[in-house]
Amino acid sequence: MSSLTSPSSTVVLGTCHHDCPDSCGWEVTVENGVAVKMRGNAQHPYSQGELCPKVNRFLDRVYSPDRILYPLIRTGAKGTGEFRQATWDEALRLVALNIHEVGRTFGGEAIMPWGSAGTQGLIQMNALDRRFFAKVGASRQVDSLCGATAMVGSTLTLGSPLANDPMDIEFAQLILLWGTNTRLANRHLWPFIEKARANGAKVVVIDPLRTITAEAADVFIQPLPGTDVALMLALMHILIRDELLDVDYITQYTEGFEELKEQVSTWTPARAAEICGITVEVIESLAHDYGTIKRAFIRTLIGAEHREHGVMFFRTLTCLPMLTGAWRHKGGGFSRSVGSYAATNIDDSVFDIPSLNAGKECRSLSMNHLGRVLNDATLAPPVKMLFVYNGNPLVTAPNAELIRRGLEREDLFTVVSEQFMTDTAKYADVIFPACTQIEQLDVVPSWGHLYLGWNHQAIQPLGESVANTELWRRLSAACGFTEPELFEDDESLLVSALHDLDVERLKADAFIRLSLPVDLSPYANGGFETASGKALLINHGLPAVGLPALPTYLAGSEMSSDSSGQAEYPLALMSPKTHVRFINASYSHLPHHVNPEGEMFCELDPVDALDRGISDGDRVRVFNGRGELDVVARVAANGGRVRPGLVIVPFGWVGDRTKDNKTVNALTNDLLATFGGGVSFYDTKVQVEKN
Ligand SMILES: Nc1nc2c(c(=O)[nH]1)N[C@H]1C(S)=C(S)[C@@H](COP(=O)(O)OP(=O)(O)OC[C@H]3O[C@@H](n4cnc5c(=O)[nH]c(N)nc54)[C@H](O)[C@@H]3O)O[C@H]1N2
Ligand SMILES: Nc1nc2c(c(=O)[nH]1)N[C@H]1C(S)=C(S)[C@@H](COP(=O)(O)OP(=O)(O)OC[C@H]3O[C@@H](n4cnc5c(=O)[nH]c(N)nc54)[C@H](O)[C@@H]3O)O[C@H]1N2
Ligand code: SF4
Ligand SMILES: [Mo]
Repeated sequence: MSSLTSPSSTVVLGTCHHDCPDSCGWEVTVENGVAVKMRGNAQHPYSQGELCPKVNRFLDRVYSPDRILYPLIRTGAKGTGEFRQATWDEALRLVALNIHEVGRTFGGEAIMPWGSAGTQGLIQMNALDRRFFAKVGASRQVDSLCGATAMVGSTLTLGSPLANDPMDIEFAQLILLWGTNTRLANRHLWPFIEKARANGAKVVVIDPLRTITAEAADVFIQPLPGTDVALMLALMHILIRDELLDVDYITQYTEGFEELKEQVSTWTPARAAEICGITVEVIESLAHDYGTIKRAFIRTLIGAEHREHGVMFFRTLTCLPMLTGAWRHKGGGFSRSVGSYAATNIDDSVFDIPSLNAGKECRSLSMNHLGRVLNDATLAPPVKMLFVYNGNPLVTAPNAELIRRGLEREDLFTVVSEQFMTDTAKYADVIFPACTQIEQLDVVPSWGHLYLGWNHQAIQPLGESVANTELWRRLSAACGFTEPELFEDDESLLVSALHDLDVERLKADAFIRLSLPVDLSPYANGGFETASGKALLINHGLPAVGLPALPTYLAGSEMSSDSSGQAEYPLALMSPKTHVRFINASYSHLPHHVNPEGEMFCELDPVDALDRGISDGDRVRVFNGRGELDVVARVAANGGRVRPGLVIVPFGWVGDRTKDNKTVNALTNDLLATFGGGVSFYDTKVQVEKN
């Protein structure tokens, strides 16, 4: 289904690479080597022919006059964005020279890779980079900006990251969208929810912010941020008190019910109502629905993980279906990322070749602590060289002004592979031009459904841009490395990782369902991947890692009322995704996306605004000890969008489009989550003043 040179019109099938659960199928019409039209692939069983307001204009992105199409070498001061065009040869030689010099003087571990999920394709996200950095002996990048805490938290109860197929939401009678903004962030799931609704399902949204999903719910519950575990404990209290339990399920398939019962005995609805800032009636009613409607489906993604104790949200949430036995009923259970199911047909360990570095385990550096790492005078060896690809940490990682100070270091050599001159790329010494998804080959595993997508290359890379795999091959050659594994071609890499799958069919249709039973019904008959085979309502392994064995409500240290600085910075700040035309930091520099979305803003409740003499449209200063922003205030006339005490500055803007070149991560907390590898973006306190 691919033709690169045909003079007539051809249609090439592909799959969206963005870090988005939907992994939509698309088709690109190519005429004389130029992509002239792009639309959704109507055959795709999940996305069903629709793309989204981000990717509907993907060809504008591909052919944008702002694309970086040639290697660039810095000429001005770091951060000014002044570069000159260079040949590949010159840029590669400069980078290779630095790799050798840094390696010789400080050791390979002075080199740090920082790759995120700009593309989540199998080989363009993470394949030859692993081999290249192993050969170089670089530090290993660990932790994650997204998903790790949610995965670990649910695994603490389930014994595995696996749970329901999201598409089974269609069979539910009660749907709890808990800490997920489905209509914005996972829009292709919404039609399945509407199908359930047409069959009588009730949709409950639980979110501190009245999102576009909350607007469409039957019931909207608005707890104070970070308090959900209290609500979950009270729900369990009521389920036990009112005997709304599947005793047979609990007895056969769970461990620790008696201890959990004791733990939740003091979690009266009144106690939770006080902490969550909601009424006892709301809690009672939710518990009764949850305890009596058998096909109850809990859906979450990652919104609630960006906290110090985010792991406890997922750990506790997964206990709920244990008490009611919801797993037994089609359309009942729990669902978040299904990314781990990809292991059914993909073995990505083929990308690791430990012998490239003589089996040596290099030190680990947290990607969430980029600012701390770059500014750490005690780190031995210090980081002297940074490679950024598939990411834009100056906008997307927490405590960004600390990162900026690190990137400004004259003794740091920074290499960035990018499609555009991002905030981070402006600090590079060398930029390599990266191509877009329609210019490269890949397979896209999805975390929102069970279909693998093939992405045929539709057009030749523009200018001198290359796929990430090609960049690593060229760098290996420039460094004088000779191991054949460093030069494996794309198709071979893909095929080596895929197994038990009809690859020809995958190529022809551009999607294939993972080889899993049509009806997953996980845990309908127990079968948890724990030592006893039972779900862990109590997890005796947790105290060893500093967490309580039982589900427990914990407030983050920056949020708790006894934290220092409480009076100075009294407002909680969340920075969720809010715009239909942005995905992370990837579109807000493009006119067709940013112009209709308008300016970066801070949303306040009318009570907090009045206290500060702030009216809708005023310019305000949002600040804390980490940084400050100059933004426009939004105050909804009747309130209800955010809770008093909570303000929102959306994530998704880039520096070019803000007043002082700063985005919300100038303010966010970079404390690592207690467990799981995430970071505390949303456990952030600020003050807001009229400018
Ligand atoms: N305050 C706050 N911060 C957040 C979040 C939040 O909710 N609030 N969310 C977090 C989450 S969930 C995530 S996933 C992260 C996302 O953080 P990032 O992954 O850093 O952000 P993206 O904008 O998705 O992608 C970054 C870059 O990848 C580039 N790119 C795309 N494809 C390719 C390619 O094929 N090759 C190369 N070399 N580059 C490519 C794009 O041009 C883009 O500039 O942000 C996190 N940060
Ligand atoms: N349009 C658009 N779509 C996207 C993205 C984007 O940037 N733009 N990003 C993509 C990426 S990388 C990801 S990971 C997914 C994320 O998908 P989601 O997890 O669904 O989205 P988020 O906005 O991160 O968080 C969801 C909700 O969690 C809420 N939340 C935060 N803290 C709490 C809490 O303590 N309790 C409760 N109950 N809720 C809380 C936030 O208010 C937010 O509305 O979306 C993907 N899709
Ligand atoms: S960004 Fe998400 S919704 Fe949009 S086309 Fe890509 S996968 Fe689909
Ligand atoms: Mo994400």
